[in-house]
Amino acid sequence: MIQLIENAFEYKNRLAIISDHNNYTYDDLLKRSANIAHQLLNGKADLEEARVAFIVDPGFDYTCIQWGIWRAGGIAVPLCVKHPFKSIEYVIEDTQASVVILSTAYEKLMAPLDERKGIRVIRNQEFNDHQGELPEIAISRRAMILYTSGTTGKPKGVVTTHKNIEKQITSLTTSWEWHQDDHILNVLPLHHVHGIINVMSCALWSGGCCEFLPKFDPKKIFEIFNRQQVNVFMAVPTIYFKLIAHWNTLPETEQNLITTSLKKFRLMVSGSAALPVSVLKQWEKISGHTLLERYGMTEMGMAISNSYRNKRKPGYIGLPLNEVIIRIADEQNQPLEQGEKGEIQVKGLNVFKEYWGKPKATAASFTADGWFKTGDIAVFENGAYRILGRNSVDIIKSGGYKISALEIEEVLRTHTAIKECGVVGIPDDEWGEIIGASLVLATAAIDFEKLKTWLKEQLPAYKIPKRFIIQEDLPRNVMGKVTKMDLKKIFLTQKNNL
Ligand code: MCA
Ligand code: AMP
Repeated sequence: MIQLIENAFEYKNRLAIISDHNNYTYDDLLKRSANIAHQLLNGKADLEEARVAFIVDPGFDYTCIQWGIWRAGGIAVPLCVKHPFKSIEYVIEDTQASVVILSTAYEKLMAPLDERKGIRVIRNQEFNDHQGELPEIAISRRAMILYTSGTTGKPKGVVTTHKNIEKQITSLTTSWEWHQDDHILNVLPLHHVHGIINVMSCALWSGGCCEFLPKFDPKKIFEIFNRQQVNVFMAVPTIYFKLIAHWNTLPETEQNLITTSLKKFRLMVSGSAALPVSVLKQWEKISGHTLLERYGMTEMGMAISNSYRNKRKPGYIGLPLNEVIIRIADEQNQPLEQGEKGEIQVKGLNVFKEYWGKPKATAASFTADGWFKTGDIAVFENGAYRILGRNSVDIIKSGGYKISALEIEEVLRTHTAIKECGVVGIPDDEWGEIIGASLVLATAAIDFEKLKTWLKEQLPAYKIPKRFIIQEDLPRNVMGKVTKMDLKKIFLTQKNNL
């Protein structure tokens, strides 16, 4: 039994979703998702974990499709609406999706799919009234695959079961005291845990309202806040940075109006990347709220959080959430004492089942005794955990997105003008990190505008390097291995990056 959907039967006529200036109740959600489920089943009794990929903007239709897939017994594979076809094709092929659902806005992008054999393409507007039985879904079954970057080339599909998702939701609804009068604004993309679980699913689990703004826009966000209906907000540090920057450009009367509205909020959360204390302090001045910083990962939902009721510690991520077990371990996976620096390792029903189709990668991400190895380095001190960084220089966090330097290098190396390259994250106040690429050319020169246009077809915009340098060779150690830390330093000292 999928509890998230069972709960909705209790909430009936309550307001569930606001999107595109329309209001939708829980009954609307249940009715449309049942129609979608029946049409997906197409006469079968159960989709039996068939992968159903979908590309639809955040909003009522997105939620109905996700619920429809679950109610039919399928695995939901949300696609990123900003990705180029190449990245989308990778996900469809990797999951061996047998059905792809798309909305009108993505017809052109997805046109090449119509020629593929074995994939049923359904337009969102084709769903209509269907009646009948729906299968009983055991919560041990696979529910969702989300793609995340790691230290090995291409992104991996993280598989979560209904049970995992339920645990990820309830640890937050209890800790952060969600209730049915809550109204959250979602401005996050819906192919990642932050938007899907923390925002949308927690609101709907609790009988609250989730309002969608599909495109990030500071002006529109403040306009919505000023209606004084939204009382919960969650975002990545870059979004708070951008909201602060916009607020600073406004006349005092408008600033005061926004501040009055923000002070009435119940909860404001930051996560997905380290929250700079400077951003926390500025937001505190504007809103009267000390942002609640928490720590999570696609593979486990949220694991560590500052307190909802008690004092929040700037620069710290807090304490383990309910039923999440945490330890700090050394490189041999031996637990360390308080105050010692090591890797965060996690156990709990919130932790994912597997990387899709990658048993070796799955096994490598757990210790022999079942601890999930996050790759994040932290210390427990002054009664809370503090993140110190990652154990791999090849993982970049930019705008809240996790990016693999190796994936970008692999793409750059396929360009005819590039002989060798090294990609690193460069610290940046707004984005957390921005991507820098050092190129060793195979030709006398390179046209950067053409290179960027070419890259746009290969990679999502947020994975395209923002800084380039050209070098004779990459910095190497005595063994001839490229040293990324030296490369980072070069980017920081070289003022005339392209
Ligand atoms: C976009 N731009 C960038 C980047 N992204 N520049 C530098 N670094 C970047 N990462 C530039 C574009 O090239 C463009 O420049 C301009 O910004 C506007 O691009 P656009 O795509 O429209 O950006 P945006 O809409 O303003 O996006 C910023 C954003 C977005 C809203 C912060 O990045 C975002 O939604 N981030 C959240 C990601 C997220 O949900 N992560 C959670 C995953 P030009 O104008 O010159 O062309 S982590 C997770 O789920 C775990 C479990 C967790 O802990 O939460
Ligand atoms: P993702 O794979 O996209 O789910 O990103 C998860 C990663 O985001 C974690 O492994 C951390 O490196 C990072 N992260 C999430 N929350 C925080 C936080 N509050 N502070 C620092 N890093 C964070």
